[in-house]
Amino acid sequence: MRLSRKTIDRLPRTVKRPHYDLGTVTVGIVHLGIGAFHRAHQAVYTDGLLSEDPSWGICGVSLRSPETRDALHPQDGLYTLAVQDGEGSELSVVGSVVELLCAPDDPEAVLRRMADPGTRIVSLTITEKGYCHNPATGTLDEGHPDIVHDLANPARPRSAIGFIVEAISRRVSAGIAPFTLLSCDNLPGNGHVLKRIVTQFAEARDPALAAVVRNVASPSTMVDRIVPATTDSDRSAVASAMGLEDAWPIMTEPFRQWVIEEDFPLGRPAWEKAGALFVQDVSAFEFMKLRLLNGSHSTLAYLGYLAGAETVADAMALAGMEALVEGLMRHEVSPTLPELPGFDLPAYRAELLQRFRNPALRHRTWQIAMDGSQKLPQRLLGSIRDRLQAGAGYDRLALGVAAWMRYARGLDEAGRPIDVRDPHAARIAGLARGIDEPDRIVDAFLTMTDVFGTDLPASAPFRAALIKALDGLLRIGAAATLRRFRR
Ligand code: CS2
Repeated sequence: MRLSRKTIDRLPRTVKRPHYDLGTVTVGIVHLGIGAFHRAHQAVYTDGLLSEDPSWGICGVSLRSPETRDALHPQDGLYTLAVQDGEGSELSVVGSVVELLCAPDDPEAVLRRMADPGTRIVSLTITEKGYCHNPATGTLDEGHPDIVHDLANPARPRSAIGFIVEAISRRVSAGIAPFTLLSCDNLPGNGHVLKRIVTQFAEARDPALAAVVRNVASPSTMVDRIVPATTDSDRSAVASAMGLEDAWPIMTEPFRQWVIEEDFPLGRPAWEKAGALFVQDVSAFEFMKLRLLNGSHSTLAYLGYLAGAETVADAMALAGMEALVEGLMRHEVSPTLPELPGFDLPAYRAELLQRFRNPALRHRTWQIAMDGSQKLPQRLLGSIRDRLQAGAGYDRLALGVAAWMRYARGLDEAGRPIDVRDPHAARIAGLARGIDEPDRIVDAFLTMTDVFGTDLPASAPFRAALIKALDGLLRIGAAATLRRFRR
């Protein structure tokens, strides 16, 4: 038997469930990119507030595959959240996702929902690559195939950008104020980046529309919760604990954080009551999280994968890894961060190490290794730029970048192929094909100005640091390189 509104009362009493009348919830938020992260994060914050105001239900939209809709539709959008740490697992059912749409199947239904006056917020977790932008400059990639398509077919878009601009255009024609945009992706200044990109897209469509889009509210946010992809063994464990099948439960950690800029002209749920922090400027929080957490994550992922670690917790257990990550955060990244008065940075770093060690989360290094070309700029390269400017060292950060190059070449240390997932995978594979010398590999990668900008490839010390790190990785391997950091 499957989890649904009809069966929810059969759940064991230990499983928490919505305290509001599910039948009264209406859509106030359209969320583009209804993946695991959204369902462990924003949907959970919102779930806690629906008893107070049921008009903030979520319509979850998949922009690519029908999988989430097909899993959750028969469950009336209900799904299980399993919060796991070393001590055990706490289960709850989340009810805030009340509608599911798959954009490629019916783009018109998505546009109708976005243009509906009840929709006051359009939030996004479309991952870095969903922005169809140049990661080094944060501007729209007008040559991106989805953007080319959406400019030619504005009423049947494919990209989040195309959907947003078309929906705003329809609202304007109908005399309805635009919704607030709420980017929840791991990009610095995510709200500004999104606004810049949708404005550029609108300019290419129609200057009058661009004038409206330019004034849409698009607050930036910092989001944080570690959410590994769900596996079949997670599904069976949840089913046996619940006594009901759930086609797509979400596994996550106890920690969660959401910092949001206050700019919601059409209103918003009282997310602060669920623990979100509202601020005037989120950038210091974003830098801290992207550079410390995500910068460490990517470093752990590439080095860990190369050294044979399947999960982040396994990677943390490799000799020297924890010392490397701790040193990277403390000595190389922390000095680059803007002041956050009253914030206990050493405690934040210690908590990150503990989160990475969480033995209950099977967070695969391969999952985090995905889309490196889109992630490196804000995770590692920004810190390196700041260190270069300060004339300070960045060997550990350079090792993270070199490990990406080593990984992205597509062969592991035993010579087996790596399944490299990246929007530029084909280009990357072509870059270093048949080259074995570290200096030539580095030079080939440094031609990617969309990743490195034009400044870093021109820096002789940066090039030298990468060559040195990559040379070590190629000669002695990742595990032996890590052991050198052992204290
Ligand atoms: C991870 C993030 O997959 C990745 O690249 O670094 O998804 C990370 O788990 C989240 O940002 C944590 O908030």
